[in-house]
Amino acid sequence: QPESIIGGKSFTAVAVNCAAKAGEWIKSKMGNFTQLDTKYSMHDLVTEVDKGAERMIRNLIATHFPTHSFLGEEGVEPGPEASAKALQDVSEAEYLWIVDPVDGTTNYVHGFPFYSVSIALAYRGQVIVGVVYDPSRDELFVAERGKGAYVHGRRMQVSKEAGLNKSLIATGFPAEQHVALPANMKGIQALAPKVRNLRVAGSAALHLAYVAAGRLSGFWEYNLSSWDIAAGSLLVEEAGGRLSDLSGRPYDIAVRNVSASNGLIHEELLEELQAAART
Ligand code: 2AM
Ligand code: CA
Ligand code: CA
Ligand code: CA
Repeated sequence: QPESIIGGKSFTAVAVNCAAKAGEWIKSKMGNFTQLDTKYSMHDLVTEVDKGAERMIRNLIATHFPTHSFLGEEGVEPGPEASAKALQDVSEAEYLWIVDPVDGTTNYVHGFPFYSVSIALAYRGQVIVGVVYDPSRDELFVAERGKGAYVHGRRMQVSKEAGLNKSLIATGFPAEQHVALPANMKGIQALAPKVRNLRVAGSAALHLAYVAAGRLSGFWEYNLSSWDIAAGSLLVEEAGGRLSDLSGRPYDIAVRNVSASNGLIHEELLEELQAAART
């Protein structure tokens, strides 16, 4: 069993503190950052705010937990191979913090207020704390394994829609569009007539938080990285939902093609996506 308290500071308290501090700073820089660069492709953006926020979070975690390992998006070379390898490199870690300082950088750059700070702590590869913070709405989503998931201090529960026909479902456009875009477009085409409606809002972590909060009944996306999903995964699980990869295998931190739902529509969602991918 992992210790939940070290040096008087609980893991969750530090995660929340990091998310709140970084989130406040990120929001204050919205619209007045100065450096905008592309990384792996023209779709892959980064600003000095992404890097600064990650440094802030990393330093704060290191102060409290100097022996813990850290994996953050901006500390890793761009591209899917490098992010998979970076996760491999820390696979032996006992305590591993998995951090996306700004999830939804494209939105952030365009002033579209849907982005988040995503902070997870894994113990021997299993996520035990997940925090997603939305600075635009000052919404803090927090989960501890075995203790539930909360927003604004209120317990979250996934939605109760039992069929796709009553469901609001979100997805994301794969960043490296040549890889998974055709498969995803087939999924969108197959699902659009069967669901109440679809949304593509641009932050995987926040989409997962919304599944946990019952605001979405499901979400799927191709080609994500560990830091996009880890914190949100625990929110969904602790709110009573289900997570898997698109073939139905249970979630682990290496999963890249993810599906999350209220549980009730999970099989139906996977079947539709799998059937669409075969066409
Ligand atoms: P980011 O903003 O942290 O990069 C939107 O569909 C999701 O895809 C976001 O969670 C976004 O995270 C992620 N994303 C954006 N660009 C990406 C890239 N080049 N590779 C992988 N994921 C990416
Ligand atoms: Ca990015
Ligand atoms: Ca991300
Ligand atoms: Ca990011």
